[in-house]
Amino acid sequence: MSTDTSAKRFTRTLVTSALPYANGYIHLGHIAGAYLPADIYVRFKRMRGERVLYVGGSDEFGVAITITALKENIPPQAVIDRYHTANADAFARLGISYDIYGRTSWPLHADTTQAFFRKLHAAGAIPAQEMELWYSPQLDKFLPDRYVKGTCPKCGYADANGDECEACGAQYSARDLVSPRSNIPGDASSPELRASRHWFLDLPQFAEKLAAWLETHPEWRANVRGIAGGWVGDLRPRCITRDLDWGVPIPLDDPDAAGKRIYVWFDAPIGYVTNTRQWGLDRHGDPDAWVPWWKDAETRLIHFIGKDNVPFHAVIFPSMLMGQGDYILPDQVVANEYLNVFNRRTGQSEKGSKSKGNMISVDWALGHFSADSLRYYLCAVAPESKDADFDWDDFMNRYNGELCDVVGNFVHRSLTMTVKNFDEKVPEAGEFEADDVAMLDAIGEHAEGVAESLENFRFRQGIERVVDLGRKANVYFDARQPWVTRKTDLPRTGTTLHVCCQVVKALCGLMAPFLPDGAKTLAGTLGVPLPGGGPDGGPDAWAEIITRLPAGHPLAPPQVLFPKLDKDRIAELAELHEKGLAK
Ligand code: B3M
Ligand code: ZN
Repeated sequence: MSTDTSAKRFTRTLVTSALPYANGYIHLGHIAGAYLPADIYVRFKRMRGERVLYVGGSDEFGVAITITALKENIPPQAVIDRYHTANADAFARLGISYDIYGRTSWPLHADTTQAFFRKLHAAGAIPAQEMELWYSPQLDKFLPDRYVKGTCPKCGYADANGDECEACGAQYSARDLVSPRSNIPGDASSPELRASRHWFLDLPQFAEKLAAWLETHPEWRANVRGIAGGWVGDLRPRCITRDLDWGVPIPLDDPDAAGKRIYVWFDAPIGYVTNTRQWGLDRHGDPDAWVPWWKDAETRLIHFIGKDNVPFHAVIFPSMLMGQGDYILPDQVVANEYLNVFNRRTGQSEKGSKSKGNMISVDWALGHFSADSLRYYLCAVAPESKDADFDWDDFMNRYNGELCDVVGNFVHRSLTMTVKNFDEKVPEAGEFEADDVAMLDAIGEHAEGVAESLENFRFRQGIERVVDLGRKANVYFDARQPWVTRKTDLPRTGTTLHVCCQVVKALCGLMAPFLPDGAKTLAGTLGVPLPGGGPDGGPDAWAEIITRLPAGHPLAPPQVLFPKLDKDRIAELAELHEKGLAK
């Protein structure tokens, strides 16, 4: 087992999750990819008392947004306001605990982005060059990115973009696109090629440094190393400006810069920096509070992303950071594969896609399910090393069979018996026998095991280990039969339930990063605090998982932590989903 010990060299952890485009509602596939793992990680780090900052936000530029605006005949600002607000709200309801959820449309972001651009430009890393681009004679406009569609020269896909194909992943120059057509509503003209002057990030300049740096990270997941390594072996200058009027203005005194904007994939990762700056202003009123988070070598920067974002986070943004001279580089890039959707009719797994309408929005899901139930399932099937499926039957079976029947049931029966028979207090323990000791020892082993999983970004394994403690505890409970000994040997029953109360308390701490609502309810029942640090750090609450509740500690009557999912209801909702109504 590879153990990631590098965390020990750092005194601060800055965690980012990809900034979703404010052009659609966040869905469960996104959550399983870049958000839930990051949130579990930061909650765990906060519990440990480490200094951790979690930054996210909306990505609000780019043609995806302006095309939506054109199609709906509303300004781009109205598009981003709608989706930014909705997505910030959905994240909050799901318990994704950002320290800040920012926006790339903030004026502060133009400032950060332009500073990055200027520095790279001054160092000669952003040369200008003429290129041929598709142009609409009718609109008298260039047609960047998805403004032009056509047939892919590699695979023949008929709905390919101007310079890349979504179907086969091919990238090509505009002139190779077959049968180009404008994607702007009302534009019936045939696009033609015209010259335009643009600015390019000179990636080959960074090739050696990038390769040497990637070498220092053998611990990264294979998917990230593979994709990044492939890119670094074949670096070309990348155009980072566009003929658009929606985006960060190019900070150059050059007539060709005036009608153009910085490309969205240049500014988007800089959004992490902007949002850290804004956090520092909001929280400390300090315009420089962000600096140590980005420039102190003792900060560990970790990006959580979906696999399609690997080149940007493991190659392009790092080269932009290198070009600044005084920024740290990511120490980890955690990328998940995809969460597909299992289609009950066809018995096949299919990719989530807008056109198929098979994606499940977080907003819709939270209208029907608890945040904990969704978090449990999405963590248990997380696509960490290969694609996984969202499967309705599997969702119900795993949540009901594992979280409810194993963990919830153990907690409930332990606390119910204790409260009833021992005056709502943790009972006195008598002499411990071998299985009592083994049960108590298992607490420490699981606290260490779960921590090890999380330190190594193995979230599936982490939650399995939590459930596994519940499983052992049920075996102990069944063997000890407190419901029988209650009538024959009350002191022995007290010892059993004393031990069970300790396991319940440990489960409360262990589940906290994964299932914050259940943990909060349970902490209330147990009358224990659930402390969590944050950017300033705090006491190590994870170490407290093994400390015991004293005999006589008062308890409240237990509440159901994880209500079961009903089979008929699941069938109804699955049907709505199949009809494309889970949006
Ligand atoms: N908005 C693409 C995506 O949502 C892009 C991520 C930006 S992260 C800096 O997958
Ligand atoms: Zn193709």
